[in-house]
This record gives sequence, structure tokens and C-alpha cells, in this order.
Amino acid sequence: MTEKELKAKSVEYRKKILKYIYGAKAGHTGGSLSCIDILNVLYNDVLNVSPENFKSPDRDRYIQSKGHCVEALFVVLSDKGFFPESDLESLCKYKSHYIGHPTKKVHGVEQNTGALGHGLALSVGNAIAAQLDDKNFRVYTLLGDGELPEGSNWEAALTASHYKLDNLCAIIDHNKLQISGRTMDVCNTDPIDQKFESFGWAVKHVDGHDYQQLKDAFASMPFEPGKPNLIIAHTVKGKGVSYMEDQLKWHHGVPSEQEYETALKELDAVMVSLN
Ligand SMILES: Cc1ncc(C[n+]2csc(CCOP(=O)(O)OP(=O)(O)O)c2C)c(N)n1
Repeated sequence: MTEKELKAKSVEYRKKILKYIYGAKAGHTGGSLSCIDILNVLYNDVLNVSPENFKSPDRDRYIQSKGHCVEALFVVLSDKGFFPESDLESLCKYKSHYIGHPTKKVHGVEQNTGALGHGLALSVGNAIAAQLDDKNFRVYTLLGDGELPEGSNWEAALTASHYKLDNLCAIIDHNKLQISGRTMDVCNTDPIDQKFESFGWAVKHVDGHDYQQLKDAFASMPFEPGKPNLIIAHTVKGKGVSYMEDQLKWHHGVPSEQEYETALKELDAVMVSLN
């Protein structure tokens, strides 16, 4: 996709994230808006995954470790044709499979996540499986920066370099906020790059809202042969809606009718500016 097409997609995705969170009266708004450009580039430019090949052992794997931001994932999966968008009208409703975290009951979801700290370990397992089976697929996982202190991540990081998993790419949505405050105040993991490098990973920093930087980083995999890849994507929580940006209260939060209208107006203005 061209830069302009990706930009337009992201506006569309942001509007849908807000629409379904507003409709469900629940959801993780800020973190879905911070990671949506990353998912956009992954699903529209990088991943060899589609409804047609989803059962193929050769498909790429995407595991969303920060599962609470499922609205971003659902909106992209429906756009890629895994299920009709109208299914999302049941988001968080009684008996719906479209619950507040990813479940494999939804077509296109690779792994159940939501209890933080599991996606990287699951991805390491998948990347080892690719090696053992002589397969060329790649494994991508999206982590939150607030999720990083979970101890399982560091066991998985060690294992990934031990097995030289250069077919694995972890992306950290580094929006610097988590559920209860600034990530660095709740549990500081800085310097993330040096920590992962010391664990044997190759690391790149990108602006997580810059499509070209994201594309270039993914295209340059493996960053160093034999090393697992880490992309630290610098993002803004609530990106795209002025009053939500970098605001803790929008970790989860449902806009009022007026707030919802304001957000749509801002996003529509961006869309107009693209034409
Ligand atoms: C094991 C576990 N502990 C606690 C939670 C509750 N929880 C949900 S979201 C969240 C904060 C996550 O922060 P971050 O990873 O930075 O996500 P983002 O800011 O990108 O939304 C926490 C602690 C959880 N889902 N799983």
C-alpha cells in the first residue's frame, strides 16, 4: 500500500475502534489508538496472512500480547475479511465471541491473550517450530511497555537468543503509559534497547506512527543474522484524538456522545486533508 493509502486506512481504523468501543460502552481506547498504525502496516504490507491461508502451516503468525487492545485487532481482521464487520456490533455483549480480549473463537486470532506476559513466550515457541519444521514463516508479536516487567518476557527473551530466532520480531508499543501511570514510574524498564541487546537481540527504534519507518524496519529483518529482532515503536497513547493523547484516563474509557462526535470530526478532517 502507498503511504497515502495507509494513512487513509488508519483514519478509517481509528474511527471504527471508537465506534465499537462507543457502542459496547467498554474498551481499551488509548492503547488501541497507539498501536493501530503498527497493525495497519503489518496486515497491509508485511504479513503473509489471509482468511484463505489461515490454516496453512506456512502462514506468518501475529500474536497480540497486549491483548487488552483487542479492538484494534478486531477492526483490522474484519477489514481483511476474516469476518463481517457487523459482527463487531456484538462486542462485549452476552454470548458474543467478540469479548474484551483476543480469543481463538474469532477467525484470524492466532492465540488467546490478555493475561499480560504470555505473547512473547508463545511467539518463541512458534518461531522454534518454524526452525524445527524447516519453514520460512515469521512470527510477530506486539507487546506493551507496561507489560514488559512480567518475568516471563525475560525468560522468553533469553530463550529467543539462545535458539537464534531471527525469524521472530517483537514490537514494543512504547507509549510510555500503562494502566496506573507513567510506565517509568510504575516499573521502569529503561533502557529497553540495552537490556534486549544484552540478552542477544538486535534492536531498532522507530516512530510507531511513521509508516515508512515501520515498513523499512520490517523489510530489514533479520536485523542481524542469528539474532531475534526487536522494534521499539515510539507511540502516543490515544493517538489521533487530541483530548485522548497521552492521557492516562483513556487507558480504558468510553467517550460521551459529545466526545465521540468531536473525535469523529477530528478524524474526518484528517481524511479530508489527504484528498
Ligand atoms: C497478568 C496481567 N496483569 C495485569 C493485567 C491488567 N492490565 C491490563 S492492561 C494493563 C497495563 C498494560 O500496559 P501496557 O502494556 O503499556 O499497555 P498499553 O499502555 O499499550 O495499553 C494492565 C496492568 C493484565 N491484563 N494481565
